[in-house]
Amino acid sequence: MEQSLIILKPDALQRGLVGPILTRLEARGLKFVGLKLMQISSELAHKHYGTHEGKPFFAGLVSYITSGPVLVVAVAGKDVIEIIRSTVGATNPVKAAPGTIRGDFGVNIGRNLIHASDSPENGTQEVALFFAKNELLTVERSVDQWITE
Ligand code: D4T
Repeated sequence: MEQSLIILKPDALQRGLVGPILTRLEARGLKFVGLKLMQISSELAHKHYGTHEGKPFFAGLVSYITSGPVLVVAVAGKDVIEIIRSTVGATNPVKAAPGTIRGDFGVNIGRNLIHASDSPENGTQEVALFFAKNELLTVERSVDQWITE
């Protein structure tokens, strides 16, 4: 069982794309176990994007992710990291395949709409960074038998 953190970034909210983006993830069969609107503080942005500190795009990245409300989503399930990354598409929307979220809704790497954890280890860490334990649901879905063998 893996966990993944998804962030619908400020451009997704400003452009009214929360519904279309969540619909794609939900329709794929993913189970949302946590979901909340928030504004990311500079401190949290530095923690979340710590590995990029010192890179030329870091200041712009922090200013973008803290510039307005975001929707954070925790997802749990088998292989969710790979499933979500393939649904989201390449980091740079210019290179993202049509049919992916970034390939269909974006044109610029600095406004790439959505974050998704890139490894099971980072997924667990990022979910814990954004959600308290009591904000995460552990419910079973009756529909799961029709989504996973
Ligand atoms: P996130 O973390 O937002 O899901 O993106 P990715 O996992 O797909 O890509 P990443 O960690 O390599 O980059 C994080 C974030 O930085 C922005 N970025 C990246 C940028 O503005 N310019 C760049 O040259 C790179 C490499 C986009 C995503």
